[in-house]
Amino acid sequence: MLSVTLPRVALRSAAPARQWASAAQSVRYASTLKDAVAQVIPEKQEQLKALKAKHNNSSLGEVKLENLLGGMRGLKCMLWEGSVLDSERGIAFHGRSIPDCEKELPTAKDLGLKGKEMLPESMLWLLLTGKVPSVDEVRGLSAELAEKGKLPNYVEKIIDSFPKTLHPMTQFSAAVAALNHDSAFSAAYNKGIKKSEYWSPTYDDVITLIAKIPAIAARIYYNVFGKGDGKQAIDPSNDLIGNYANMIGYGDHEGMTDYLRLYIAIHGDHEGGNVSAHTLHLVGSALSDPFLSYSAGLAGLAGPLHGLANQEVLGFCLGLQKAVGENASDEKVKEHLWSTLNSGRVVPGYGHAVLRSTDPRFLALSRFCDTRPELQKDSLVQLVQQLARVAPGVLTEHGKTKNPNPNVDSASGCVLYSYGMTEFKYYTVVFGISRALALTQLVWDRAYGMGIERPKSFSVDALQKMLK
Ligand code: FAM
Repeated sequence: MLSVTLPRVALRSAAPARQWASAAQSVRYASTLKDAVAQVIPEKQEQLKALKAKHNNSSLGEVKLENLLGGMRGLKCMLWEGSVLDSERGIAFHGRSIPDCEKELPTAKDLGLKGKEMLPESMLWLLLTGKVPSVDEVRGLSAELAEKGKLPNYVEKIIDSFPKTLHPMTQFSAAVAALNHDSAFSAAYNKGIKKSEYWSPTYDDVITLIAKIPAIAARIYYNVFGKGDGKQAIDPSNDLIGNYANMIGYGDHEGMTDYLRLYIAIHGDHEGGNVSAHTLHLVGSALSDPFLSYSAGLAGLAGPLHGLANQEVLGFCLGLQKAVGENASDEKVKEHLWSTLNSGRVVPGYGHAVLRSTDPRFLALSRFCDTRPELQKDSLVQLVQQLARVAPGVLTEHGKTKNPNPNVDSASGCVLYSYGMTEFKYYTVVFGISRALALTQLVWDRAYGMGIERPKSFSVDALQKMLK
């Protein structure tokens, strides 16, 4: 049984079955997420079994040479439970769009905390169960994550031994991998656990990992940039990101804390084919534990065409401001965009491998900016909005990209900068905290008994022979 001691005030509406008196001033509280997952698994397993029985030999489409050469673009070859990306409508989490989630998922305010945005814990619950959690269920999950959030001493020592000059993403990936020392899945596997039970210790590792990620990220931030107090203290009555904000020195900054909640909730899962999600799923398919799988996913996230793009966008925007000045005219901004394109570079923050319209995650961040007067006044945020007006026309005229509209990265890092987090080498770490939500797929992979991934590859000679 998982439990944590919380101040009574934080538990106004806790479900009686899950709370019981402890000391005079407190009650104990337990998360029910694992029970909820255990309840949905048999039903989904039956659904998949029936699908297999009826359609195992049905075709999902043909494979063309262009798919093989074009980064497997569009190939229907992965099972992904949490979210589906529609090229026009964008991401849906178990059928719910981002605006639906903003309306339905429990927020910081619902938990009696400062802030209004949906909580990543709520998204985690939705991803794992397909259901919207109650406020009490989210409260219990927050408490469980707080209880498990402290880093083992050896991991702290490993992080402290990294040179400050080592990229924060390299540090992040290495520290996460080291957590596998205590993997519940590896221990259970070594003891000979049955295949049908793999999902259970996998779930335990995923929750442990998500719980500890803020402390890892905050310790790296402190060591490299000297911000936060270096202690990574956890307040059991705070939510996951409230605690993270505290650890990095933004605990009193309501705007930043709420922005991080929104950012981390909506960046978590973007179906399975993106580099970081696909990597963690691929590595996990060899039954590597969630820590190793996620460490590999983070290495993919660190690439400039993927997670590093928000760092690139900021560099681009600051360079643009330097070149044409703040509050430049649309004409000046267009000229700068053309000079970027004419020198053979991409406009970071625009285009997408799947999306063919404006990224709804960008729209959610824009909506956040619109509700915060301090951001509306900020010249960098204004530039992000100006680029969203001007760049699609330039990219359309340029005629190469299939999607000239902004993706989420065109705004995400700039808001962090405007709120004072100016260390843009760190931005992909923030993205990485979020992408841990994609680990929920490993639980489903194991509940479904998915096999090791092993697609077929060919040399150019072999392709030529096959296609002549
Ligand atoms: N600026 C200039 N050219 C672009 C472009 C952009 N923003 N986006 C695409 N193109 C070019 C692309 O380089 C390709 O040119 P070549 O034929 O010469 O190789 C052509 O347009 C067709 O590309 P596409 O089919 O539209 O896109 P891809 O699926 O090949 O690539 C991206 C998708 C995201 C890698 C690409 O749009 C890009 O490089 N964007 C800028 C970087 C960026 O914002 N990445 C973040 C993506 C984000 F969603 C994430 O993963 N975090």
